[in-house]
Amino acid sequence: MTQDDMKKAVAAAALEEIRGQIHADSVIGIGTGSTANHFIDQLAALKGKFRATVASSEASAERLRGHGIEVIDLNDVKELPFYIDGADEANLQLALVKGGGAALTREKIVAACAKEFICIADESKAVETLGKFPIPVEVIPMARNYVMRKLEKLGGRPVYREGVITDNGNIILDVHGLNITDPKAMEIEMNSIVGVVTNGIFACRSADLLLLASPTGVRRLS
Ligand code: ABF
Repeated sequence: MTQDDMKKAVAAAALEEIRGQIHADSVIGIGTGSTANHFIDQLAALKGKFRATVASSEASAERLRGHGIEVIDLNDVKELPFYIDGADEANLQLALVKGGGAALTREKIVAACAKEFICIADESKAVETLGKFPIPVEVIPMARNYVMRKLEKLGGRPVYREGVITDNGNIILDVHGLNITDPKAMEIEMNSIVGVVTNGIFACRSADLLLLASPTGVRRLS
């Protein structure tokens, strides 16, 4: 079984999770990345059984529309029963690192609005301690060097992600070398640096359900 087969399998498991719980008025939050893309492709089979979607990136919105699935503005939605998205790392407490695809701010906003955040990943994303995957931090461009100095003081080694501008017009710093034993504290500390828009630690609002695919099946952690 390839990694891509596992991504497909976990996307299918997420579809089964929501299948019986959505109705004609439901708006579903959709994430970004290759695992989320598999979910989008499979969601097409449920077209007509929900009202619309909200997407965490322009790329996902385009893919959804390509399947004839309506994408609406988050501000036009009162309730979001589910948000389904991938991750770069997940620990067993369901805290995540996200933002490898640079969509972390919109992902965090949609996750915050959702009643249930279902994270879909293959087993390579499961870790005991977050931080091996460099933590993406979205930063207002003029604050880049100031924020880098502050992140260094936290013990990290920030690297400017060259050539990447987020959907919000900002830059990304990837912070290497952090061993994150208290994800909530680190998330809050990074957020308190002036010029930081969002960081990729999802611990204050972690996943509610983690579906983790391995060659022997999909584990359900909540
Ligand atoms: C998004 O896509 C991100 O937050 C994360 O960076 C990435 C995971 O990508 P993939 O599913 O391609 O591994 O969910």
